[in-house]
Amino acid sequence: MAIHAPLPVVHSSAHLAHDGLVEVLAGHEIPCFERPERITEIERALAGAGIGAFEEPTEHGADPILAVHDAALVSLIEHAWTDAATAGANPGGRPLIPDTFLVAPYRAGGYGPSGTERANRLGAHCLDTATPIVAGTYPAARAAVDVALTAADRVLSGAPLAYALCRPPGHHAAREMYGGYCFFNNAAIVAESLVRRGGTRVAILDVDYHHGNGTQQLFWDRGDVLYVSLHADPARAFPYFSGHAYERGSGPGADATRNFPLPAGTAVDGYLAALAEACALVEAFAPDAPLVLSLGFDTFERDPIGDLALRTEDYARVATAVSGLHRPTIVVQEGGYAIDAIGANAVSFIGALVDQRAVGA
Ligand code: SP5
Ligand code: ZN
Repeated sequence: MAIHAPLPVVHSSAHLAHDGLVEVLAGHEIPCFERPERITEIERALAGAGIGAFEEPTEHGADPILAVHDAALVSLIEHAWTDAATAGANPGGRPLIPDTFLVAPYRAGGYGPSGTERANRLGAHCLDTATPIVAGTYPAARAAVDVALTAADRVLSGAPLAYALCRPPGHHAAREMYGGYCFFNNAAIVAESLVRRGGTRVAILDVDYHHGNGTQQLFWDRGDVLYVSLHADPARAFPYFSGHAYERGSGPGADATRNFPLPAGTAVDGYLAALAEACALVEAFAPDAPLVLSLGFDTFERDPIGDLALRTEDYARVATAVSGLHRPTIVVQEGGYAIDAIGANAVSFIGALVDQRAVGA
């Protein structure tokens, strides 16, 4: 039996401080679906299965983030909490959720966020009411980026596969917008860093339940980064306003965005059929850099905010299909909210990826 280097699994405890949160959904203030146990459960399950050599991220600084996000967004997320505390804008130290949104029809009047104090400016950059900011949010979001970039470093220095246990997730974050539980777009930051390190054709495959509106927007008019996503049809699912099959990019990016909206109840056979088409597009694009995989487990049959029907054992088949691309792969964790199953789902997926590669457990 060949001896392989173990799978790098990059993780950080910084995410734990992005906690104690509420989201506002359908008029209810409810505990956040996006919580620390998501990652601690994955860590526990991988360790229990003997999968992965866990390592801490290295500090990559703000530059790779600023290569993707507007400085106004980064500084807003960095300073909103302390500004609000200073201004007494969040009595009781409650999580910051905007109350007023600078939606397009408002902005159409020529109005903008400048001059407004930070806590009141959140609504100029925030997508939804489910992405609160607390004291630990910025360090957690920074660490998630470092986790992703460190995994990318491992693959660029020869590992066939690395798993980035990012939290908070990233694919809903756009150049100057956060939301959908996401602050900085970990996968997009990795893709851009691959371009800046010489990649001329970088592919991102997104298998989270939701459309990665942020990733799509960031690379919409670029031909050097392919974005292919499988997700619940936006006609019924968050983020509602993007992810239709007719959205295919523009200008030099024409056809470098491709979307596969899926009906409710899609189970493994339907899922794998769409994935085969998605993988064929990646193949045809002929990437010259590692594949970036945005991995969500909210496609699970019992996910509390999803309605697809993948079972734990199906994730091994999804992973095997991705392995069929025979590409070095940076796996970036996105969503997945069935806490009691997320560990088993990760073991199923990552275990199968490991089995298919020249990489040890
Ligand atoms: C990274 C990621 O997976 N973000 C997802 C953000 C979803 N936000 C909540 C969407 C509203 C869900 N409606 C659920 C109905 C539950 N019965
Ligand atoms: Zn999701």
